[in-house]
Amino acid sequence: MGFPEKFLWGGATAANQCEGAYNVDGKGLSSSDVMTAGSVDRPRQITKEIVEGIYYPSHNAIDHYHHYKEDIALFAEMGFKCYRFSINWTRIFPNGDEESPNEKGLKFYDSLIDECRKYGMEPLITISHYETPVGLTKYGSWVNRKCVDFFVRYCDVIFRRYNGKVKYWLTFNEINCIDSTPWTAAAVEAEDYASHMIAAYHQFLASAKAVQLAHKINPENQVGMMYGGIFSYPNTCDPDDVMQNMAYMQKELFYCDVQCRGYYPNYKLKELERKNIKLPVHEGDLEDLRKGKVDFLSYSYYFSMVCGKNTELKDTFKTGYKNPYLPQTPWNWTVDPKGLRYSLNLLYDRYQIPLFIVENGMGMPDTLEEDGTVHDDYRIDYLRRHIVEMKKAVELDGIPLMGYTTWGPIDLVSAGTGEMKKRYGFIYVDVDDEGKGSFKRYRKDSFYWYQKVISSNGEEL
Ligand code: BGP
Repeated sequence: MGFPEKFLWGGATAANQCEGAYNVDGKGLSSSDVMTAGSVDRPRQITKEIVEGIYYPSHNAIDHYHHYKEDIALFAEMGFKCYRFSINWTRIFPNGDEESPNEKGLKFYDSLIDECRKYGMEPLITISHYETPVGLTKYGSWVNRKCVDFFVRYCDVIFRRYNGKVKYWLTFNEINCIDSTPWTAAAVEAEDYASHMIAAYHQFLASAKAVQLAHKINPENQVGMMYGGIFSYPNTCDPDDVMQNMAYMQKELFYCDVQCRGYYPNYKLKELERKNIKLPVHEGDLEDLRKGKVDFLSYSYYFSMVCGKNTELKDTFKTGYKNPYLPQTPWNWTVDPKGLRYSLNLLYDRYQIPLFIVENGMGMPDTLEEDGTVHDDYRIDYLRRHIVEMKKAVELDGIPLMGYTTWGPIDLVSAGTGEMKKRYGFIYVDVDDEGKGSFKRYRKDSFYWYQKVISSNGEEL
């Protein structure tokens, strides 16, 4: 009983949210590097190029680029079995379309990976996590098929370079965000639905080719997809609410359907036909999609949603309903631990492949006490309750779960708002929303708690 012996406990970050050093050692500009800071009620702006005098949170972030040894040592102290991080595409191919890679970028990840392995930590690498090269916008980014080849070239370089040292890969972070946040997800400037569907098609194809390539280079490689965990309940048992909720879930799960099953589901084909959207399918593409099914499904889980007959299905995050049974964080995210077990069952019932929770956590403002401690009992409570439900899914429902990496084991820049004060870490980083601070690291109370969780393989919560 309990979690499997080799369960991958750990934490997850993204390069653009922690590395900083945005223009160091030959790195090019990524989609995140031109996004300003915002807040819960002030959206981040996209400036497309660097404007003097504006503060961009990714430029220094928490300076993990220069602190990675210290940070990984702290993860090791907590007993991490796995560290999920992303390779910043623009460190390897600064503009995305070069013929050959930037050696300094490759070297950085050599060291990062070696550092993980030194402590017996399995690297889990996201190949593209909100870091599309701005240099690709001249082609229309992912709306253009050229991006498939650029991406596969990038994959080829990193799969070969880190062959044997890295076994677990994820292609696109939260691939289902491409329609609601096309710039963040894919540096796509086009705003129309047809372009988004074409960009998604190209990402599916790129991912499927990457899966095949990874297997060819090393049959030990396992490649997963990454779903941005949208799970919603019907507002009432009114069949109209139920049907609208189904449509909402299909809008999101469509991405998993394609990547886990290897073909487009009928409901999506019919919708595209009704809207007169033609996918640019070339000979051999459909076979590639089938051959490039993912080995496992990873996803983020933070909250659940409610959807009903009055929901317009345009914006993923606005359904117009609140769940009266659930509390919310200051960033209006519901806290729904049972929803995690529900989501695990829903996804496993639908795909029957191994699952991996690669993000979960509570973003909160923390207080650093004068003695260097941080008392984050709210975070411990949130994580404990989610792990309890995850355990039930494994023990009682028999879900094959590969691991659990909490989001932001060390405080980092929020993707949604660009703030530092929306903190998720077990480790506090002294830097504020304007990028000011000592960048010193401090262990929070949750640090010691998670250490105990891992050493007891989830028995001591
Ligand atoms: C997911 C992203 C992460 C991360 C997380 C928390 O959507 O994959 O990059 O940031 O959400 O969101 P936020 O940073 O907006 O609190």
